[in-house]
Amino acid sequence: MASLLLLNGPNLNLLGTREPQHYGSMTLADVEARLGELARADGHTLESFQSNAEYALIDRVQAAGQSGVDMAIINPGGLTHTSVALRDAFAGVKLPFIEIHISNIHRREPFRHHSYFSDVAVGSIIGLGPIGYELAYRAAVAHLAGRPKG
Ligand code: CA2
Repeated sequence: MASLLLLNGPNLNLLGTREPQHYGSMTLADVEARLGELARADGHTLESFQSNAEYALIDRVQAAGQSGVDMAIINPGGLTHTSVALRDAFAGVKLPFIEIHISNIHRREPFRHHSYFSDVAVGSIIGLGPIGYELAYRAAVAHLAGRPKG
């Protein structure tokens, strides 16, 4: 059984309410429920956490590193393009993670083209819409299955 953590950064609580051209019509509650169902069906645990505050996400990553979470799935939102501190938190507790973006950040404004997370992520899923969360979950489980613990 694996322990997984789904993290969403600033403004992702607005999913499904605005900008459907970029982010689709699923709400964050829909995404969290879907991944929770998948994890339960597979015999894993998955906790979800969203915050608009950078420090709260950093605290959650540190706590996950100390409580034996095996892997995180994160959409850092706008912090993708700004947050050395959140990137450092993953390295600080050695928590492997998959980065997901709903929109294709490479087809958007130039300031969205760089991610502080991609080069330290296990992998990144970008631009496939909210189904990207499900793909990230499946990739996380496959990654953990292929890497013996201990
Ligand atoms: O495409 C993604 O998933 C992003 O991480 C979303 C971030 C954006 O800053 C990144 O460049 C790409 C923004 C999250 C805001 O989400 C909203 C959802 C609905 C309505 C308004 C904002």
